[in-house]
Amino acid sequence: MKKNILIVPGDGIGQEVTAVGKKVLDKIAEKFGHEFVYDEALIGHVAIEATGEALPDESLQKMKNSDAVLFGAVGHPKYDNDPSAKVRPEQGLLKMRKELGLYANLRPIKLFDELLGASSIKPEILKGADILFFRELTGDIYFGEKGRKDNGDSAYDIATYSKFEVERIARKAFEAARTRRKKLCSVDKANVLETSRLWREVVQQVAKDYPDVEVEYQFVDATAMLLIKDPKRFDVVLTANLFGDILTDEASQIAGSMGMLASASIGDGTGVYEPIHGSAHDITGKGIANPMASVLSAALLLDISFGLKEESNAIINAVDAVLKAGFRTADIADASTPKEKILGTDAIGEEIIK
Ligand code: GGG
Repeated sequence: MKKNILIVPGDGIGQEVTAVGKKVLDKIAEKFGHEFVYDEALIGHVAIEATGEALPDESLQKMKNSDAVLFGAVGHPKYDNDPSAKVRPEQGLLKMRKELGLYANLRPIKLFDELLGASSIKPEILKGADILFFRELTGDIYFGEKGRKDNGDSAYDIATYSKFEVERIARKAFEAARTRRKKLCSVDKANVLETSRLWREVVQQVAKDYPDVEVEYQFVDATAMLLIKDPKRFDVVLTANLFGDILTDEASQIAGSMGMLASASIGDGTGVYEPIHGSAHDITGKGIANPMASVLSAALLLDISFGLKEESNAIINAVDAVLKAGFRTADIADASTPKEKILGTDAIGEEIIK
């Protein structure tokens, strides 16, 4: 199979982990006889520095013209304490999602057995947890009108959802639930928010077409608690943009670390595959970032965008084998991990490739 893959490393550790994800794709091409043709594009802080824009048109065009995108992360600490910055790295991320119509963000919370001890949650609560989040990605408070009023003394961000936006992701989530344990939890804040009441109304309507799927509705605050108390109760979790952003960072602790969580953003055109973590400037350049989220994102890319299930499973099995052999990056090492088994970004990448 011949495919064009666009590599978009972005900022901070995005550069380091995406390089490993690409090497793993190279190995897959060699092993299974595929031809992956790569190009690169800029996004985020590195794009602002080079062009003044967080997502230059050239990058967007390359994304639209590729068969899939392997993306890293955006962000830079210099913007965190500068509320007046007009152009920010995250604007590139939001523009990419909007322009590519990436409305569904799939975030599998997969716990590798070997990492049971790496989490601060008790192993007996965690064992067997396997959750697939569907985070809506092109609506909500992220994309509504925002601004300042009262001479800058007040600020607002408007959350909006249309029935169409809720229905299209709800159908994707129900379809996925059908292929899993046939359970779906829709998460909202319908006791307070109007957007959540519309969300629930639409999900209830869509649920009628999937009578074989058991549905429950939870408020986001209760879900935050239940994820830690009893993660095994969840199968597919369907939620809005902001709630999904927060809950999946929390749920990363079920998998042991943010460094383990891959994601797929899909919708109308090219799919984008990326770790859920950000640019992590505190560890950038140290060579210690966990590349497994990028590697597992490459596995999702092969499966979802190219239909290469065997190749995708080969990557997941390689990660599993490396963990079984006792190798860890610093973020997933526990007290019992021997020092010599704690590897840096490139070295653990080489083990996965082997
Ligand atoms: N790889 C994900 C990433 O770069 N995250 C940084 C970020 O700003 N995330 C916000 C979001 O996912 O909506």
